[in-house]
Amino acid sequence: MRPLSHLPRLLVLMLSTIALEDADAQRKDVNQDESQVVAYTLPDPLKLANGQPVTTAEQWQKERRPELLELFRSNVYGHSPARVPETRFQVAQVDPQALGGLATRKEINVFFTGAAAGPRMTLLLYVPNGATKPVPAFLGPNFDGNQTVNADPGITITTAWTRTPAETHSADESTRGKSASRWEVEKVLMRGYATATFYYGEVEPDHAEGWKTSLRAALSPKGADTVFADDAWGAIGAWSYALSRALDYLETDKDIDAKHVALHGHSRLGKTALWAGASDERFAIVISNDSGEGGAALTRRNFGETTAIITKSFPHWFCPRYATYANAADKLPIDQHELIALMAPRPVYVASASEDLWADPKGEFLSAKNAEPVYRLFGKAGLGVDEPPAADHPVGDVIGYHLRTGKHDITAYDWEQYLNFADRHFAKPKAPR
Ligand code: GTR
Repeated sequence: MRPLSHLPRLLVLMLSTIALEDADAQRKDVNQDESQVVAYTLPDPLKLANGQPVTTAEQWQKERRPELLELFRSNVYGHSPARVPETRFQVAQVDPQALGGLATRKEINVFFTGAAAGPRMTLLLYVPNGATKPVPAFLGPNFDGNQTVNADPGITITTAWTRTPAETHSADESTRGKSASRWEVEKVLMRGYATATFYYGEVEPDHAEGWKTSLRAALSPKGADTVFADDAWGAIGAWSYALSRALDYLETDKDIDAKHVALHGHSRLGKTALWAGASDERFAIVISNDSGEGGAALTRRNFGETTAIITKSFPHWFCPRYATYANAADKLPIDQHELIALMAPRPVYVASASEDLWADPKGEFLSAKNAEPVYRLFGKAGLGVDEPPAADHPVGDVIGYHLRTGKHDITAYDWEQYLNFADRHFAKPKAPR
């Protein structure tokens, strides 16, 4: 199956626009009424494909975990390649007095195939000055370019394709710091953590044809034809691959305690963080912010966005086989609580927002809840509640959850909970100065 790949670019962009408009229309039709949720049965994370129960943590790690990971690869996110051995990091810029002296800013070029002309991204890293090194870190991809996460004039503006402005698809000075409230860079640094990010569009531009200029085409084992194999990796797989390479770099940086990296992402990048955290067990904490369908929300619950809608609007995010479950979620051999369970025994945090019904806050809570049996195998406490908590009342221990009052976004409130969660599970770093 090769959806859209044979169509001229303009037509593809027109079709993508129609798909988005369709999705907007569907937003109004989609079920947002709890009384209309149809009963469903979730697959049991503690039952092997051969029907045998999983009774020990060892059995989970050796038998069930690999089995589940493979089911997610074959049916949802596709198979990502192993790290290219030639991957190369180049520290391109260091400013030891960034943000008025609060931090050292580094920009690291990541060459995914080693070649300067090949696919690449720039990792932006701030390390708090005056903190005892190495420091734990937060890592997450950003939506619009590194320069949007802080108004810092020293951040290099991305030259890759950007979604906005629609006329040029290229970012300029006016975008500096426009997403600063979603990053809280200074606050994270003041709490003693480093913070790192890259622009996901440098890895793969987020549209149906983006794969052609992405590392997905460059790294697909048998060339472009295999990009659309039923179980081939989609864009979420490519963005996740880049997160693992970012962690590879952090492991080489002596300022960073790479064993204590909290991976986070919002919305489609929350889906990405979950998949990267499931695929790569080096991530010590995984945080999903409003990730919704294909992320933390249960697929079988018909509330908010559905598999039918998401695979129509964003077919390139997933492996092509995922679309065959449109209107047939009950046929999926997995559900998203098992994705959360793949983080076990590591701390995982799921966050929802009260007005973000499209992402199904209750379905996100229920995924976290239904991952508990796996955490229990490791003797780890779960959420400590059976029902979704009231808004702005965080719950849980090794599995954390909150429902923030408000819209689909990441806010200071969310960051406060993530920092508290990281403090609790990592040895609380000393705040600088
Ligand atoms: C929406 C999509 C969601 C979510 C969101 C985002 O249009 O339906 O699944 O990923 O985009 O990433 O902002």
